[in-house]
Amino acid sequence: TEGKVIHCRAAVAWEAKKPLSIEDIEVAPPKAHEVRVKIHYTGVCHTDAYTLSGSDSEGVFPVILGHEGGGVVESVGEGVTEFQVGDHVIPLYTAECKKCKFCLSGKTNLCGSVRATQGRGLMPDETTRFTCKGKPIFHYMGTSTFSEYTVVADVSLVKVDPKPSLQKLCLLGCGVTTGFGAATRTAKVTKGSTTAIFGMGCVGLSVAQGCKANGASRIIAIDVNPKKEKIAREFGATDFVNPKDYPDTPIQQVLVDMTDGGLDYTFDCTGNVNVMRAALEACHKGWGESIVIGVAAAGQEISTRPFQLVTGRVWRGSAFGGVKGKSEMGSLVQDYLDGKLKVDEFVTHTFDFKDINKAFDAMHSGDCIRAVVTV
Ligand code: NAD
Ligand code: AHE
Ligand code: ZN
Repeated sequence: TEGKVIHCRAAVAWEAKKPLSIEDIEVAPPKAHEVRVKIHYTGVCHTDAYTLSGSDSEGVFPVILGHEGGGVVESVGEGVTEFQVGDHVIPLYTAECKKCKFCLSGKTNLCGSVRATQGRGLMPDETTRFTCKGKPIFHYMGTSTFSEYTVVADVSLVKVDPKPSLQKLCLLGCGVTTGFGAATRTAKVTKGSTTAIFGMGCVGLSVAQGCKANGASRIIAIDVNPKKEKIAREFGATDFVNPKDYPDTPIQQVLVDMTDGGLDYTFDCTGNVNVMRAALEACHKGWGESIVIGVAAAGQEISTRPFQLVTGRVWRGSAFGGVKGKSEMGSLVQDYLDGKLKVDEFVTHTFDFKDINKAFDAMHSGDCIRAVVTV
């Protein structure tokens, strides 16, 4: 198949708010510094649903969504030296080129190499490798894992140990890495500190496991869905609070009262801007840090009294957990193999590719942490 167009199936989002449609598509060969990957498994993240809902300011259609995948290299384009046919790989929506201003700064995991074209649904040369029924189909987040074959830039891919099943490992492509990294890399939660996490989806649960790994003394899980208490505790939560149990008290006040003045670290894993405010205001005066992880709809803004910051609370954000995909994925995979990082436990639902819309339904059902689709 090397150098030839591949005919395969993909789940195409023709327009916002409509179910995905399984289509026969064509996938062009990888150009220079690109890699074509056979996707074996993909998780469905809340962000895929968010873009499909039409609320993403970067959303373009028709598109092949998906950014939490695991696969095997099918062929490589000219100049690709880092990957070989048969390598097990995870696509990276946060690329790492190791050459740009961002990568060289030592201050961030964001990379500037392909981000501009990625945000417009295109490969770095401003074109797309996907067509369906004669029409070009856009890429998504530089990954497009809802396809049997995808093409990614070589900076947007990391080789992984072939031992573990990609059915589980694919979650390192987003949810598990994002949450674990936000606690361990972005916040750098210190031993004995107090933490609170809003939203117990895959991301929030993974924040909990990061807080636990770093020795937090208290991990307060907050969710409006009472069914999340059991699993939150399994991932390290020491307390569970449902804001609905306190209809007359703002949740930040409930937390401040529980913790002698507020938390050392809080995390938003909901994407709700009111929750982001509550998370900031639940921080301890003088030093508490709140990390925004959730993605809010276009047009939404956060606010608080500036006094909250004047008096020492810190608002920060985290993309992909602050993790540099190429440099750090190997150690996360090793942690998983050593039994130090839970990954399997997040997979509560599995679906065949033809049933990918059911994976979205499951995500919205409240009983699902991650649905993984066999592609
Ligand atoms: P999810 O839908 O599985 O989980 C969200 C959880 O939040 C659910 O358990 C829900 O009950 C809870 N929730 C909703 N409203 C709440 C409220 N008002 N108070 C408390 N809990 C509430 O989502 P996920 O896949 O875990 O993703 C979480 C968020 O993180 C999403 O906004 C997603 O887009 C974003 N995200 C960001 C990054 C990043 O790199 N920054 C990466 C992955 C996901
Ligand atoms: N396109 C959105 C931004 C979405 C966003 O913030 N994405 C997160 C990853 S979510 C993964 O589930 C992220 O990493 N952002 C950093 C980046 O470079 O996109 C919008 O609002 O325009
Ligand atoms: Zn995601």
